Amino acid sequence: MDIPQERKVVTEIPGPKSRAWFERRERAVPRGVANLHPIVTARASGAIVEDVDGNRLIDLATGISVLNVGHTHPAVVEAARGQLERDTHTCFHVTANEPYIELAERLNAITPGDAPKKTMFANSGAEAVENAVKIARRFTGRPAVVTFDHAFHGRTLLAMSLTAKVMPYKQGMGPFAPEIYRLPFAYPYRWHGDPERCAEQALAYALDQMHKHIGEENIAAIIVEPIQGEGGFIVPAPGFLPGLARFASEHGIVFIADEIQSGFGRAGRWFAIEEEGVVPDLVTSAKSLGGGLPISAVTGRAEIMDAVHPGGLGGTYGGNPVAAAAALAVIETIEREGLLERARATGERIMERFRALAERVNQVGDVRGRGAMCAIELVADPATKQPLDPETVGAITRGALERGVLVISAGTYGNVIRLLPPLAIEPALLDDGLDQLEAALLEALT
Ligand code: PLZ
Repeated sequence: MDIPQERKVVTEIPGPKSRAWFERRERAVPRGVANLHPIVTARASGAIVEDVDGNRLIDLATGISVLNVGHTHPAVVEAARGQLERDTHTCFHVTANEPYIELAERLNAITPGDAPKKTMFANSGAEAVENAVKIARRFTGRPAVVTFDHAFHGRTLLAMSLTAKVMPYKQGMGPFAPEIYRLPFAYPYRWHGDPERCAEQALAYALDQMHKHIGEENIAAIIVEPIQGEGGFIVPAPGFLPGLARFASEHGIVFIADEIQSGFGRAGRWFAIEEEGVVPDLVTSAKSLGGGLPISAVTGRAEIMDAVHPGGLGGTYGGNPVAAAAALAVIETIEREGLLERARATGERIMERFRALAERVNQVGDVRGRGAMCAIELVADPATKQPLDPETVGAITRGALERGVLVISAGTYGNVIRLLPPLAIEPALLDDGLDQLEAALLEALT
């Protein structure tokens, strides 16, 4: 699909066709399945989403970081189409398929660490998280799982239980899975102690809690997002993750890096955790792995992955050959187009603009990110850091949408604007998108 890479607003947004579809949607689809924007997509290509009214929107959200290589990338479409015509499904448990095995080999090679590794596939991020915990429990024979404040790991029972935020993710949906323990995350902007010593203090507290309240020998896994996504693009204070990983390795605890949002080039490396030189025991991938097709993975040290007996892992669709073929094309595209470097360049352009904005607008309390995973945290007043109210944040994302730009918020307090553009978005298109976002922000705040 080839759509001109330009913003084009031809109706008010949402336009009449999107509005008509949304009337049907209200009747046919439950409200629990929320929509961030009242827009219906007709087609998409590169960094542009075209809606059913013919508006061309600059996509700075990429379906929550699923289109790191851009929408309908020709290499991904061709790989999926070729596989679609050859074989769509036999179930890996019945007869294996080539893309599954080849993709496992590729993931074993690109994930951090040189030890022998193995990979299994599932369909969604939540399922990858569930499997990682199952594997860690079987390997260690221990029950407890440590998770963090502001964490998001999915919506299935175990993944939801690991997720931090009650509303909207957990409200009224308990009882939750047992043996889950939550600790503070090294969140520099909102650290209650000495901000200069955030990593050190958060780590000391975490290790003490694990020792006193859980007991090291009861902990199967520590699961952590190397850069928290839904929680607000929180980059942990440097040193926190290496300290946790060291503690895990000293006590036979499986260290799981949930790279579902931060991985696959988003943060300027294959996996965000590489930045701190940490080699996790298990890594979960999803989202941009499939370049738009649903597939997720757990990759990890072979002896841990092989701890589960035959038949203990899997599922009907896991590693579907069409999605696996698309994922192989995603990996080749990231390599061929040098997208890790492009992500860094894209991110620098965004951060420069965000920093300039923070100079001018005092409600921009924090500017943070890495690679093309960038955000601003908005506050009512920088002195108190009281989060900006969600209505005003909504007015900003809505204002951007009305100007033809797709932007989404994040954060425990809903006060973070996050950008997740295609890694190689054209600089002029990105600048146009940032101009519109800035105009919407200034309008909503004044
Ligand atoms: N782990 C780190 O970011 C999904 C959720 C959107 P699934 N994030 C987007 C929503 O409102 O549900 C995510 C993540 C991290 C796990 C998941 C879960 O991935 O593919 O949505 O199950």
